[in-house]
Amino acid sequence: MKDVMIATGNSNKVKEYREILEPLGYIVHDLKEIEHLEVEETGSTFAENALIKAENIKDIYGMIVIADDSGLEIEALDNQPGIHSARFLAGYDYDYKNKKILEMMKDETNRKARFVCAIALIDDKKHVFEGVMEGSIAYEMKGNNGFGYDPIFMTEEYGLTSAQLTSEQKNEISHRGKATRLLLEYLRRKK
Ligand code: ITT
Repeated sequence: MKDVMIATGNSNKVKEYREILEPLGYIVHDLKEIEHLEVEETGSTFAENALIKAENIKDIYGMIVIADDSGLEIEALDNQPGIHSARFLAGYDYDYKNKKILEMMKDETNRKARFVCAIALIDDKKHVFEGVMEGSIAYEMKGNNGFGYDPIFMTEEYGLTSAQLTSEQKNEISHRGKATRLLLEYLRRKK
């Protein structure tokens, strides 16, 4: 089966999944075609929340349905915003959120941070595939690619923020890229 439904309300996530999966022959569908995802993320980990999202719509479609819970963990801030990354400073845009984080990190020497992505897939069992991208919080916002916290996330591999990378470069090293490759391995084995 080559049809995959990405159960997310975030069009940036859909775009990244398309870039990774379509060249491999997958047909990527998103909720916009049908409905909006309205689920309460009550889990305490990325994996739990990803499963909650996947469970919510798994029975509706006759295709592979995956959901992603992801976010940015900043060591010096007790790994916040973490699973609250989308809800952090709700109502404000990312320009404001990113500036706010830079301000909170102003005098901080430990700048370690990581993006985490948990992809949930439910077939006859529940599966979660996790990917992590290690890096650090930059001193200023840079770059216009990507989305969310990308302009303040300095990647280890390139010494550039993830918003300065091309989508190919980001997908190669990103939390979402890594988690997707684990998902693909599983789908290949399952055949
Ligand atoms: P769905 O729950 O509908 O999938 P959402 O945006 O609410 O959409 P999450 O709860 O998983 O998704 O929150 C993820 C947030 O983490 C996202 O909105 C960004 O702020 C941040 N984030 C995740 N991956 C990112 C990436 O690759 N680059 C930048 N920010 C990212």
